[in-house]
Amino acid sequence: MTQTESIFLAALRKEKTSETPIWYMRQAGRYMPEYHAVRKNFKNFLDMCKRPEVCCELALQPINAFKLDTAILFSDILTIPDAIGLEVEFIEKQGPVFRNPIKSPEHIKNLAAFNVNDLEYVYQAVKLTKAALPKNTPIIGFAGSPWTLAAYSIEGKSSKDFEYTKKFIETYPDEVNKFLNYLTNACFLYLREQVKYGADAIQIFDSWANLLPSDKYFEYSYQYITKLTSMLKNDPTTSNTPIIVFTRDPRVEMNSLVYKNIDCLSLYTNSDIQQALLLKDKVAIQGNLDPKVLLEERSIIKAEAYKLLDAFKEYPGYIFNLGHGITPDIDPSKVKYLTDIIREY
Ligand code: 1CP
Repeated sequence: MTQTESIFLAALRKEKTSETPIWYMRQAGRYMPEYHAVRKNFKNFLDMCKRPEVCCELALQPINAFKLDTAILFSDILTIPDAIGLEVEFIEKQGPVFRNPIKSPEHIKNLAAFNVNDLEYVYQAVKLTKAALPKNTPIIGFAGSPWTLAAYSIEGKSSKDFEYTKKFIETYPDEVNKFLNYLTNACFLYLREQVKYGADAIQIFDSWANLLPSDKYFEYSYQYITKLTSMLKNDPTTSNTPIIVFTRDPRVEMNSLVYKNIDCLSLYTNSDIQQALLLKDKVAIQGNLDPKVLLEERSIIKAEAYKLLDAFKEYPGYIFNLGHGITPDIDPSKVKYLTDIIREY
């Protein structure tokens, strides 16, 4: 079989597929006992990400467990901030902590040029994973959106409301735009390298889109995702690589999220399905089952999943996925159940 027979890639081309392709955001990770068995050998999560053979093993765990229709590179969106000297560490129960966050406009001015080779460990992980996967199972490469990376880099950690970041962008709009341009260029080079090493599709995670009201969203996030996707579509290495964009809880209408140059929109849990159906033939759709449904009993999981499959029955290019990542409290047997009943549909 060749890669082109992947139903996931066919759906990204907005083709009708014989079966609905399935994968899950955060399909590898803390809900799996196999993951913990590997994770316990590393104190800092990023040290684990810097080991390509370990990333390969982790990316394959959900493929082996559930026979999903695509793998996703095992890594994190915070590799770029780490590579530009912001010194990212993952602290137990706290999440990411930056030792050297962006604290001033001078810091932005003095950033060294992004060196794409500093993230060689990620490209090696793509290469190894791709070689280990079944031939018709593609691999998704990914990056955070420039805005989401900037928010973490300025806040210096995760936060509920990113108040410090919001103040910073009000105080230094020009410098922040400069930083967003810098990150856009870094994301482009980084994603292009992932494609060179075998990534079959790209997903951009705008996980903190919801921090911005609509006017600010267009200025600080949308603008740069659009820039990034046109850079990718205009480069000979990446021009044919499908692009998926995930926007978490957007404050703008779904229609305006159909960024120029994207192939697939990944819907958040609260997205309006009727609006999504209007995007037929414009973009493929991925999502949007609420991961919380996986905490319910099987009859509810089935009813909720089938509601989505019924709605998108005639939609060319529908990919089953969650509206956000699988959380650590989810029982893997429920993930198996969900996958099985989608296949039975
Ligand atoms: O301690 C641990 O074991 C670390 C847990 C973990 C894992 C398994 C983190 C820390 N990252 C990851 C892997 C990861 N992250 C993947 C590959 C796994 C897969 O999808 O199969 C991907 C695609 C990501 C992307 C990512 N990292 C996002 C975007 C997706 C989303 O959920 O919105 C974000 C926001 C991050 C940041 C991040 N990484 C990890 C944590 C704890 C956080 C912070 C989350 C927050 O701000 O609340």
